[in-house]
Amino acid sequence: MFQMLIHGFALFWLTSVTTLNTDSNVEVRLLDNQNAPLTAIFDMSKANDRLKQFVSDAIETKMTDIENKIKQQTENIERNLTFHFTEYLHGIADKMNKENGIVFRPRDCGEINLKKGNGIYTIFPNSSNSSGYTVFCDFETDNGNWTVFQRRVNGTTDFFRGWKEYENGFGNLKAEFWLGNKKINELTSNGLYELRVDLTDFEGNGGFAKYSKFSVGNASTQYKLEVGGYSGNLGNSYGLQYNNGGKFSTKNRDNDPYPRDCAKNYTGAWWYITCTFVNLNGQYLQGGQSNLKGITWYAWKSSWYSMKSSVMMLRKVYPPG
Ligand SMILES: *[C@@H]1O[C@H](CO)[C@@H](O)[C@H](O)[C@H]1NC(C)=O
Ligand SMILES: *[C@@H]1O[C@H](CO)[C@@H](O)[C@H](O)[C@H]1NC(C)=O
Ligand SMILES: *[C@@H]1O[C@H](CO)[C@@H](O)[C@H](O)[C@H]1NC(C)=O
Ligand SMILES: *[C@@H]1O[C@H](CO)[C@@H](O)[C@H](O)[C@H]1NC(C)=O
Ligand SMILES: *[C@@H]1O[C@H](CO)[C@@H](O)[C@H](O)[C@H]1NC(C)=O
Ligand SMILES: *[C@@H]1O[C@H](CO)[C@@H](O)[C@H](O)[C@H]1NC(C)=O
Ligand SMILES: *[C@@H]1O[C@H](CO)[C@@H](O)[C@H](O)[C@H]1NC(C)=O
Ligand SMILES: [Ca+2]
Repeated sequence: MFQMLIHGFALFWLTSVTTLNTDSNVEVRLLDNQNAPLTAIFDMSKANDRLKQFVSDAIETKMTDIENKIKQQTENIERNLTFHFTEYLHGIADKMNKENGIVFRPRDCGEINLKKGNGIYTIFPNSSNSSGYTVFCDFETDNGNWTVFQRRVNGTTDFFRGWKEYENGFGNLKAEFWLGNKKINELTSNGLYELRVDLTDFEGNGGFAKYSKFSVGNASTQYKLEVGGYSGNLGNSYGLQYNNGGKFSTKNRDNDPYPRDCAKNYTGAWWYITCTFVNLNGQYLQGGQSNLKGITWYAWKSSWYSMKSSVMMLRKVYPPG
């Protein structure tokens, strides 16, 4: 409606004021025959000043619009250039290191020297294995240095899988994945590690939980979870603390004390006991449900709510001194 008024005024201005020799560039841009009848409703004698005001407002609106678009595009280009430039630098650094026989072996994302933004990097968590593997590093969230080991974003990857797949990992590091219990064990064997979980729902809310102590045991412990030292806003009681000491279970490997298979009841794979309040490897069900099979965190949204996204990541804790 506002737009129509401006056009209406503009036309009136053109028909009545052009003879006064005003800026003709502006007139041409604002000409709009379709709104001609609007011109009839205004007091002709005072029209001049009011029209100028409206036209200048219209120009200002348009300029702000253009400014915003330019700003947005500049930001896009800047981001793109930064990304490609750092990618390029990283490539050169890698090449120089190789040529000079320098092999730097970061054991996790925190130890990576050239941090070129969130993305995929090679790490070497096991000093007695010369081959490393790629992980996704988050250098932005909560001061960065996070090695991501789980991500759900849109349900494109099936998470209702068996023991071997959870042991070795599956999915796509850039999208949805489980890094693998073997690797998580290796990583958390290199010192003290903390855990961070970030969740979002379908209503635009987000929350996080941090545990100052986090480790996953080796295969002979059935990848037993040790977790403690909660902080955050997802909620602790009826949160992950319940799973402390739990062994990992999948649909084809029942390590939980519950008479049935928790992994089957919850259509997931987790450190179930009898069974769980948190089920981040559950099915991607999207929002409120009538069962426990989704991606849930009871303390935040009850077990009937399946999250929009979930990220789990770990970071080395350097004790003071
Ligand atoms: C970023 O740059 C690459 C190549 O330099 C180009 O192919 C791509 O379209 C650019 N993306 C954006 C969003 O500008
Ligand atoms: C991240 O790692 C760097 C070393 O690469 C270290 O200096 C920094 O303190 C670490 N930050 C956090 C929050 O762990
Ligand atoms: C060494 O690490 C690589 C990458 O994770 C793995 O494929 C390989 O099986 C490991 N070797 C041994 C002997 O464990
Ligand atoms: C490191 O790799 C060796 C084989 O290369 C394996 O025997 C050992 O268990 C691994 N250590 C950890 C902590 O996984
Ligand atoms: C799911 O998310 C990933 C990562 O953002 C994206 O690459 C993929 O195209 C998405 N798939 C669908 C069906 O939205
Ligand atoms: C697995 O971990 C347990 C407990 O930390 C340890 O006693 C055992 O030696 C480990 N086994 C292997 C094969 O590394
Ligand atoms: C698990 O599933 C069985 C069979 O469908 C059902 O009887 C039982 O109540 C379920 N348990 C839980 C905790 O959901
Ligand atoms: Ca059981």
